Amino acid sequence: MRGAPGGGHCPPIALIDITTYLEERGARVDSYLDTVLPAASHAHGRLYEAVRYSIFAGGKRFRPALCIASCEAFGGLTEAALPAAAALELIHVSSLIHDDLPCMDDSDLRRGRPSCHRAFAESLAVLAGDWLLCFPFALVAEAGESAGVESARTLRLVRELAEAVCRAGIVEGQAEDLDAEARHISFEALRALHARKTGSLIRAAARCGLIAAGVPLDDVVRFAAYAEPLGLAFQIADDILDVVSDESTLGKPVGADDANQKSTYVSCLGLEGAQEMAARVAVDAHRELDALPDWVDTRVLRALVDFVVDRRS
Ligand code: GRG
Repeated sequence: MRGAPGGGHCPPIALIDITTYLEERGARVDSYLDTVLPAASHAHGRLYEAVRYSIFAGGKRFRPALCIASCEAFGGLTEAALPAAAALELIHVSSLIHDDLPCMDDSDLRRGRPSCHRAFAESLAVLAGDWLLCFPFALVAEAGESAGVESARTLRLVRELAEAVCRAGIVEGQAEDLDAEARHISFEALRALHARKTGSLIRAAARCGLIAAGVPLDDVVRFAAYAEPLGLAFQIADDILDVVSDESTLGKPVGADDANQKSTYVSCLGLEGAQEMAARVAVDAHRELDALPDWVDTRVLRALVDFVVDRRS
């Protein structure tokens, strides 16, 4: 870990323009993904066409950017975070493909294009999602081995990524979400559901960034505490956008929560209430960042917090 107390390390960004940051780091992740994903000309070409179609369909690359920004904030190099950042996006896209299936949210549009099962066969979309869920673990293990990363650190990355999916993670959150359709759930149940469904991968993104930066493994959970309110703010903003935005801006159907009779922060608190809560939770995230040691450069992380609540898509 560079930038230890007294190190005075700063990421190479003088003036934080978060849009440029997301574009620049997103492009780094995309070119990394392009080199590690099998080509569509592979023997199983149709499968990898579906994989690449879903990965390179746009998307904010928020989770990879958070992973990289977390790594850089704690003194790590961008490159050190790339395998975990790519793994997070692969898992995220796997969940989007499965989420859009007819047996789940039955959505025809994702990232402004026909969803994977609409562009390919439903069976191929299931397989592309399966592949995208497993490959990240091979990727992180292989990248760690070739970069000579200590195995305890690679193992911890694998654990954080796996837990984001399976233990208090995305799959449990989605099961609760489906179960909650067409019935009222309490505000606390809504929070718990989204801490799993959306928050878990955002938490993993921050933690993986710190692990890649070389932060002592015992400090990772404590130092990455800013990801908890950040994940909550991300979901509240997602619920707000589902009401106030439009299909061409979001690249997915709007009003979907209402159509699927889902409880959301907007249905629970009203639009203004949800906006107020997002602003309060962003303050909580800034407070967690205030509590970090002085040698942590929190500027990009702060800009990401503000981006999450102000974003238009
Ligand atoms: C296969 C991992 C896996 C899970 C299966 C289907 C399912 C269980 C879970 C669905 C999880 C899900 C889709 C949660 C929604 C999270 C969310 C807020 C997505 C929108 O993220 P953005 O705004 O989208 O970052 P882009 O397209 O910009 O990446």
